[in-house]
Amino acid sequence: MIPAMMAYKSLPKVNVSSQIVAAILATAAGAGTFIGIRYMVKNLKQGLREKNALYEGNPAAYATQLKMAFENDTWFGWGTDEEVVFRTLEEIPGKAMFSKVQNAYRDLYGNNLAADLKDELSTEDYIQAMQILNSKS
Ligand SMILES: [Ca+2]
Repeated sequence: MIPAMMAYKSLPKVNVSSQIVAAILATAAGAGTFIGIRYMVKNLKQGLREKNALYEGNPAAYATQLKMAFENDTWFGWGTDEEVVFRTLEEIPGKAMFSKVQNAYRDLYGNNLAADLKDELSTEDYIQAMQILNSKS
């Protein structure tokens, strides 16, 4: 009788813990769906931007490439791809083109490119970016 009662008493506990497990699994599935949707939206956005960026030498293409590098979101947070920022700045042929890129960036995103560079880069990286730009003729 005693072992049977113990089994009976332990039964509700098992049910409660399996409900908790079910709730945790449901939460994890919800988070998985959210991450999955975010990933798809990100890929869609990037696909569209990469299509625009195919026109090389176009100020809008440089502006788009920089914006994509600024929005280099990872699973762990909101990052910036400094390597792509530097590479893009180096690819811009001269100061005149950089002015056009700034105009295109403002038209596309409504922001000042120089201000966004300062926001997105660390102090050292920003100094390096300015050195790349100042070396252009
Ligand atoms: Ca960023």
